[in-house]
Amino acid sequence: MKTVVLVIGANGQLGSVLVKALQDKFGQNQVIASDLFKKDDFDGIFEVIDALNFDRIQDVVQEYRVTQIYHLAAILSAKGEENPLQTWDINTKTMFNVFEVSRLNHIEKVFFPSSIAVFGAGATQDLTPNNAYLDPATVYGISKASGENWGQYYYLRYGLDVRSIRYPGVIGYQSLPGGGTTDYAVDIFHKAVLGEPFNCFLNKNTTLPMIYMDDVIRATLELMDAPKAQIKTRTSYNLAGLSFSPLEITEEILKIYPNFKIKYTPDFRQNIADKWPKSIDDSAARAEWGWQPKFDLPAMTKIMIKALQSYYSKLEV
Ligand code: AKB
Repeated sequence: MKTVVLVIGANGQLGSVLVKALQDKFGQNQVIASDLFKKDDFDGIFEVIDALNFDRIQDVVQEYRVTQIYHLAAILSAKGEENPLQTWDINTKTMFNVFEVSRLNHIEKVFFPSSIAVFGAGATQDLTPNNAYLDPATVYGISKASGENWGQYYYLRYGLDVRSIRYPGVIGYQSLPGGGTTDYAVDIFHKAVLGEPFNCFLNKNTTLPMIYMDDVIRATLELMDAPKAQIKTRTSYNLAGLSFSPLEITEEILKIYPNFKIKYTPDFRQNIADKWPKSIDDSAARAEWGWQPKFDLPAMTKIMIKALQSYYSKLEV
């Protein structure tokens, strides 16, 4: 059967890059990007979908004979705290719509992203294991922890092939994150390249798990490509890229921009970050489908700065 992929949440930080990677892999006519609106510069097939609308998802799935769904739409950790009940409604209703449409339409594979936000005070913070106790303290984390279990339920009960990764903070130059606790690690590069000072909302020693965009896209595609028999973890896989604090990333940036200035004004996001892991044990992903990260902090810093220099210099012309 021809693979036809539907990406829900295609305008987001990860979605916009993942859609291009999927187009490269399967061909532009086999990838349906969707979100609440179409961006002017989007190239490819796009359908406006509000994932709260079950019928709309199902119509698109049937019209294009979709075989795989990547459900990336969600309200993230920091933004989600502004209106907890609405966040719960949106994150869980969209997830159930995707799982149910997938079950009823015999979708071959579903990707449901989880997050390091599923961990809370009950998990050890260094090399947090895949099967750590989950007591998330944000509504986003609660919705992801429950979503992981629902994904496993759909697999065990209906045989729906749901696959999932617990994403760390994602860092890339192509797109901006929105509403997360790890967003500072992208913003800091933009400020450095623009020659502006950066006001960090986390304190300088807050170490968090992060991952460079190329690694996270590759991980997602590798997980979705892995033979079904190898996927033994049906809740979600821990995934490690790199771990660093604001101080450590600043030290890397200072090697390229010695005059870069940062100050620290921790806000409510500090409380969120304080309960998250500092580093992740991803041995299950490594053993079961061969995961290996490629980018460390110095390599990522150099690439981010070079790419953003090029982006901003073109804007000036
Ligand atoms: C967030 O900060 O909320 C996200 C995440 C770690 O899932 N980037």
